[in-house]
Amino acid sequence: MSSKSQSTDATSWGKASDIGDKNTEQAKFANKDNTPGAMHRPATKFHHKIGDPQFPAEGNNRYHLYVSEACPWAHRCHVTWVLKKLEGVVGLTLTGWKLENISHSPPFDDYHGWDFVDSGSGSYSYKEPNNFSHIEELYELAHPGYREEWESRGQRPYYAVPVLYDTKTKTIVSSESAEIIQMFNSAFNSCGADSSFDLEPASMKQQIEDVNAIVYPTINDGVYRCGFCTSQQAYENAYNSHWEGMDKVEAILGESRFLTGDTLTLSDIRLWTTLARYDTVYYSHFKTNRSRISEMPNLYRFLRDVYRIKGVESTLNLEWIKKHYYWSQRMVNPTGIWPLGMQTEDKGYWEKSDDLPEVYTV
Ligand SMILES: N[C@@H](CCC(=O)N[C@@H](CS)C(=O)NCC(=O)O)C(=O)O
Repeated sequence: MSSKSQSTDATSWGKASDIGDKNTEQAKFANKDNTPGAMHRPATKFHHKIGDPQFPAEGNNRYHLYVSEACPWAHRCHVTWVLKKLEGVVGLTLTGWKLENISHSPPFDDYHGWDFVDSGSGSYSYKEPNNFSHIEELYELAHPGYREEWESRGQRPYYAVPVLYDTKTKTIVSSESAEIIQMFNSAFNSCGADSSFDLEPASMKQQIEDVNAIVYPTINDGVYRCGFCTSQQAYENAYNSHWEGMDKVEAILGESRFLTGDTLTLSDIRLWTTLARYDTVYYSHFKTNRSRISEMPNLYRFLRDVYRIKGVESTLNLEWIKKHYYWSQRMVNPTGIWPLGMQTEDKGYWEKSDDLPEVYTV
């Protein structure tokens, strides 16, 4: 039975009204649960497109992607960047793993977002082009007064990764992963990207959209709705909805290799980056603990299948993922202690072979 809610919206992340531009994915799949303490992800600010007059398609690292290896939304972009062979076409900076001083209540003066201090230690890492120390500076450059806008509403500034930045106009093209992966799939094909495969074929757009409508709210954002909510009732609502989605996807993957059939699409990449963190983080830290992925046969097979695609493994930094969540999110884990003994850090978890192919190329 649920206990009485002890939460107010003031302690939650975002507000139900924070859906921003109605055409974004975040608005389309916004959390409809208005229970006090439910998690509402704020809208990202920048939604331009490569191909807009201001942002023509161009290679040679004119555009620059910022990702944190910890973040599943940024990870989608990183995987797509690797698979579309965008190295040398779009620049890349990996942030450090710490997100210091995150809090859901003011004051927010000590919060500066992702840092670039460690950004030499990832698997691919290129220098931050502006010599900035924190991503706050990039947001202020692109939109002076960014911090002030959030703080005047009583909210923490949202310094989200991923960010696709234009080094020429010194502004942000997009800070929304769903849009960035679509651009990576199609906008740079004449500028050096691998145009030989399409992760979002026109003929499959509807199927992709249908599956995203399950995966985004119940799984990608769904795990955060479980972990970032601040009342028992909101948690139970989020947990039930999350597992309804997980069971649907487990059933879909019992019928086909990937979410929409035999070929890998952007939907699979979107699902995969959440599943890759699941047994290490979400199961315990976000209390999604009905089953581990390793206990869901089809999801586990899918997780290991995508992991074997050439290049994907290089994007997965489990140590940083674990440290980031448990250390940074003090509103969830006040001591900042990260747990030991996760089976996912064992290669056997990923490489358990069964009937799967060896490393392959899509
Ligand atoms: N809708 C965004 C979500 C991005 C997001 O929330 N990223 C988190 C990390 S997992 C972030 O950077 N948070 C920084 C902050 O809250 O200031 C997207 O898909 O790109």
